[in-house]
Amino acid sequence: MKAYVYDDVPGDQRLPHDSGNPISLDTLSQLGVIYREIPIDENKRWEGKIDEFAKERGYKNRDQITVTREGLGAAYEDKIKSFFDEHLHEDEEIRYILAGSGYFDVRGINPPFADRWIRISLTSGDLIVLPAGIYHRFTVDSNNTITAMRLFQDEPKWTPYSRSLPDTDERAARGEYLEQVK
Ligand code: KMT
Ligand code: NI
Repeated sequence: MKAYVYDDVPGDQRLPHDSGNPISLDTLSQLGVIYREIPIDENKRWEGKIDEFAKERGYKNRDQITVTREGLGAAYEDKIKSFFDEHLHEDEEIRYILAGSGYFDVRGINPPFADRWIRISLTSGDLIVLPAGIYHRFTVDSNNTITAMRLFQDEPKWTPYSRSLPDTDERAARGEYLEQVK
């Protein structure tokens, strides 16, 4: 995992866009983002650690997603586009990276990162929890492949509410999120 301020230079979303300003775990945690490193080991000790983490946080269900042309099939182009459209969810977005790599971008809230994109570069063994109500987006990097475990409590509430829609700022999840981080 590596986090930094996104450079906001227009161009290929799959490139690093590293402005050279690192972001600390502390800053991520102030945004309500939880990060854990659980290395994928040959003895599969990671499985027990994921089970434990899931139990602690009440995640009863899980599945897997592979973001590649083969993994997503006909939906590939649409999915790539919608993952990278700035959005929020009414539930946490929990991802444990099993293979490959990619970028989650989250919006900063307080100065000096207010409304700046913070890019979080993830590879295998990285576990991230994005809180409900945080504006974010996702892209694969130039390796074009990532496989992630998705954890969730009951039913997945993965509807993305685009920031470009007029009522997204008014959603309860957004208000509750801002209350927590301001
Ligand atoms: C999402 O909801 O943005 C995703 O599932 C992205 C792929 S998981 C690394
Ligand atoms: Ni999302």
